[in-house]
Amino acid sequence: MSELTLVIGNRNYSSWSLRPWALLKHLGFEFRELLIRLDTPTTRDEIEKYSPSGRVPVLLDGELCVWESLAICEYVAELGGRRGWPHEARARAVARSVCAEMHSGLVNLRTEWPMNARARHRHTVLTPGLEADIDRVDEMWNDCRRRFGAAGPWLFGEYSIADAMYAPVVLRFNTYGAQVSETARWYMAAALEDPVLQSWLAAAKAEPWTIEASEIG
Ligand SMILES: N[C@@H](CCC(=O)N[C@@H](CS)C(=O)NCC(=O)O)C(=O)O
Repeated sequence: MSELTLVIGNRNYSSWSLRPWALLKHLGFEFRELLIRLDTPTTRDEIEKYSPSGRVPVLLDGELCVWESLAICEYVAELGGRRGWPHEARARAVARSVCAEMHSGLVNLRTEWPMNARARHRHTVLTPGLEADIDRVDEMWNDCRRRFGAAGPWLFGEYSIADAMYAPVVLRFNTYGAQVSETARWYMAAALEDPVLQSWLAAAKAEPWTIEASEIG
């Protein structure tokens, strides 16, 4: 393994960047961060120097380029001796399911409540689609915690890729004041206390850039 570089977008807005970043930190990897400012006239050209999809995050490991946040998390888990996924096969299967659902779905949540890590007390109209996505996340968190969470505060007890994938959802729920179950509130409180997430938030707060209508996701 050569030196790892994670190419990310603005910490305040780039939810997809947060996911592999948090996982790398939790698994104790040393890596270089290369931040490309989103929503500027040069953003596209800058990203295309590294990313075949024209999007961040991207993980560079020597000649190897891995794009798509979930694929990066998978690769990082392999580098870490399969840490990152629950040990037990059935828990791992459910963890993969909730991660895939996050990655491919929950579109109303992602578009109607864009991540803005710094923002608090935002109020938006609760559309039926948004409400359904919030309820679905709540249901998944309850199910994971109830069936697999006994060993610790995370969705599958110990920290896993599922927690990295849902970290931006925790931030969104906090920003927009989602009405969720007690279990979900408890999980959010634990996740928000995480020193890794706290250090991302501190860096997001220190960023001087603002993107108006955040469609970044
Ligand atoms: N499915 C991709 C989504 C990546 C994505 O949408 N990234 C946004 C930033 S969060 C991006 O690169 N946008 C390009 C731009 O704003 O120009 C993943 O999981 O990595």
